[in-house]
Amino acid sequence: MGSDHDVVVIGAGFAGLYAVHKLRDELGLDVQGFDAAGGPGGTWWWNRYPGARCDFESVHYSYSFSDELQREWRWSERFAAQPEILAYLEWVADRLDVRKAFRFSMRITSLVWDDGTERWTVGTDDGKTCTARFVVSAVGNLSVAKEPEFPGVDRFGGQVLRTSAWPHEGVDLTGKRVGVIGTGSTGIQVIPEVARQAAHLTVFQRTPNFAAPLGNHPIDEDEARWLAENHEEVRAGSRENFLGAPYEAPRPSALADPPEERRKVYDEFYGKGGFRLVISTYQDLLFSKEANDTIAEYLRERIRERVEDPRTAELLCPDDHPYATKRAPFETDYYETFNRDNVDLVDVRSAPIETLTETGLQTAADHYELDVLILATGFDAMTGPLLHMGVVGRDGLTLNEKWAQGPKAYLGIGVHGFPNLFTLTGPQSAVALYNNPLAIEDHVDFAAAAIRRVLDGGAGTFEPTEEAERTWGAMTEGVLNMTLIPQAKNSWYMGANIPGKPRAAFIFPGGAPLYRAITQEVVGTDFGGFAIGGEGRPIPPMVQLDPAVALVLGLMLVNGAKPLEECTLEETRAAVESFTMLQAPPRDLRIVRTTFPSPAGEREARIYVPDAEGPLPVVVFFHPGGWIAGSLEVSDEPCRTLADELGAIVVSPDYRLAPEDPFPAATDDTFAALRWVADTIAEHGGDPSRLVVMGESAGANLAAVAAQRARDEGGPQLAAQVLLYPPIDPQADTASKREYVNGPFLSVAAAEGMWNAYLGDPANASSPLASPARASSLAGLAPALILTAQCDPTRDEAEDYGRALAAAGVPAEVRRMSGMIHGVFNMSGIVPRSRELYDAVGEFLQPLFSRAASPVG
Ligand code: N01
Repeated sequence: MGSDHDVVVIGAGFAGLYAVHKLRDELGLDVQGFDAAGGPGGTWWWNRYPGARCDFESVHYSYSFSDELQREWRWSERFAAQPEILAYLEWVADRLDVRKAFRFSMRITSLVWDDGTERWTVGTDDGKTCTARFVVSAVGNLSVAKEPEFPGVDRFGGQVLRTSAWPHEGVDLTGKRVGVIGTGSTGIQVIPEVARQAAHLTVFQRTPNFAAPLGNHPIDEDEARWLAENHEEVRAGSRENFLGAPYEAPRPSALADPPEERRKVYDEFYGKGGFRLVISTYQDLLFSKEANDTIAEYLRERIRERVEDPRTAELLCPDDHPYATKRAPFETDYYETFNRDNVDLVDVRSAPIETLTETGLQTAADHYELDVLILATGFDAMTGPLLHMGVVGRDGLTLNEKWAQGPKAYLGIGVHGFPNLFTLTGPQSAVALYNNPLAIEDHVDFAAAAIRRVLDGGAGTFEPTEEAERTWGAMTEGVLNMTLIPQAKNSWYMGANIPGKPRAAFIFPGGAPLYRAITQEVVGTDFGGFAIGGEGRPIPPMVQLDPAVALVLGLMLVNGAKPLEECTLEETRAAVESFTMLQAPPRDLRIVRTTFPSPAGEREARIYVPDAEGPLPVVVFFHPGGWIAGSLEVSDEPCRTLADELGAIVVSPDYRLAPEDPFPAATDDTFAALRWVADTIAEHGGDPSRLVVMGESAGANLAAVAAQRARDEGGPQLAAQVLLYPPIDPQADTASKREYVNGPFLSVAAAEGMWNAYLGDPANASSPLASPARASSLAGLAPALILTAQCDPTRDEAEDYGRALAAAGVPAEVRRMSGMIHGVFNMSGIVPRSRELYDAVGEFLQPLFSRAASPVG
């Protein structure tokens, strides 16, 4: 048996170099690194093909953890080419003195877990083994090349070159007849370079790709120095951006802008170069096909402008996938290359490649004579590198068996049954849509924190629970299915570029801020969803979310939304008003705008009248907003939908807000509104004998109180009360307040701030007019439907109220919406399952409405 180590790190690219530094120099561990390459550099060591360069600006596509490294390195181009990135990584390896921790030119052949010793045995291709408590896989996700699908590679008399294993000495293509297969990011980079050298180039294209300008240019010394010296300012906000680079915030919707305006936006970002075109134009490009069609057509137009021959231009125009649903490539002179006399484009979609021959390439239609064939055919992405290492976990289960139907990895970094293995940038992590060096730093920091936690706690093992892994898989798939990504055929995002590979969710496309918020919560809950020393920890709140809700939170983070508890009053009010952006387009309905007499004078109310035969049942709806925010406008869409779906008149009254008008102003206004509706609604075709009081959040608290006041203060008689996640008692001490103390979205601190503003004097908390559960009796109240959200601190006090009502003999139904958060009633435009609230309300009210309407009922 060979040496024993604290940690084995596999890979010496961006991830491996930083991992060794972090674990060895910061945690003081004994770390052994391995890499199959002859030196540091990872993907940049292998991919030496002409044209290889990064497509996030180099100043962003570099480490951020060290002020020194950032200050001292100067980039010579906006997007550096492979030799410069490799030189950077070699320089970093020397500066951190991590080369000596690695054994290079050493491939891992087996990785076997032993439960008895709680160690991995690591086998290398020199026939040796060593052991380690932890293995950090930094093998990258695009490091195993796809095998050609066609025969004849051995027969071909010319030279076959793979872009991913380009000869170090370079290749002279002068005077050669060259073929390139592949028009992904690699092909699009290599093709213009080859065209400049070769006598003739034939590009074999199966699927055209949407390429847009990279916008590369040299950086002079002064600018390079300035960028290095001001790196903090230059890179600020990177991790708050969806893609992890400080790019401009997008406009909300491509469909909201008129075509001329949209064209200006696309022109601007096409000109700026790189990923800004994807991320800084419109927020809905990846979510709405109609929105995506606008940029897809724009890009096709640009291709037609740049390519002279119309037939070639049409062949280059993608028509089988929405833009950016395959990884967006960026180019320099790609389309102009097809205007050259020495370049031909061959469509191998209509006439597929059949075989290589002794002298060239045979398609179903023709034979092409070649001296050199370049394969830019892609990678067995995300899982390939891990599945090629012979990984065997607990009880002899191989990783290949475990992932036979697709990857399963909690947060993309841990696999149940494979303890103490960290799969940096693994499948189902955010890396595919997250500026890689930053994504990598986050993962290394996570692994280091986990290792430290295990060692400090004296535990032996760290691995995700099966439940957490399954829940994360559902989250990943759910978020992916909200995007247009599954619409792309042959995309490595879905594993679909490799014949026989399961088509599954290989990437988490929720963006860097959401992924970071989730992983931070995992760390903050003492690694929720992981088992430490065999002891499983509960899945943390954000991982419990419905994927669409998670995506809403992600978009809020991208848009710079502050946590509610940190908002000023004005900011809270603006935040609540912005709910309208999450709502479905409002339905067309007749609305009567009127006023009602409140104790403080006339206040506005809206009466929503559906197109139905009267007299109609009536719902009085109180808007949300924590008694300090909200308006008739915020609840306009929900009220229209309720009226339309219930066939009921819905009345939405305005009420006074705290802190300007604290308790009991809001309850006095809303109760006055209820009475006014009972007295006058017949004029609008309403039936006051079928009157329901309803509210959302603080509005639901007011509805519960109004129901009590109606009982105690002489009417009106109510058919029902419907309470959507009502806060019931500021002093309630509940499990949901502990579990969801930080939200998501509504935190206990935010709720407390709202209660305090409303109550004015804290002593008011004991009044049943503020805390309806404090009533001396709950008997005789109207039948209640209480809808709660699973991930909401107010959940348990609302459910307790439902139980107390039932105990007092009130027909009370409580329904908990799994994966939902406070406020979800306003997310009809994004969260499909918000429908369940309407369905539940309809199911509850319809029988009451029809019973009350029947002459014998
Ligand atoms: O690979 P790809 P890639 N017959 O899978 C074609 C990163 N990267 O190496 O779409 C004919 O995207 C295939 O056609 P089709 C980046 O993340 C970054 O280009 O399957 N054609 C496709 O055109 C990128 O996404 C940079 O019909 C065949 C191409 O080969 C990832 O690496 C630079 C074929 C493969 O495209 C992978 O990109 C380069 C066949 N039998 C790469 N088999 C930067 O700029 C495959 N193809 C940082």
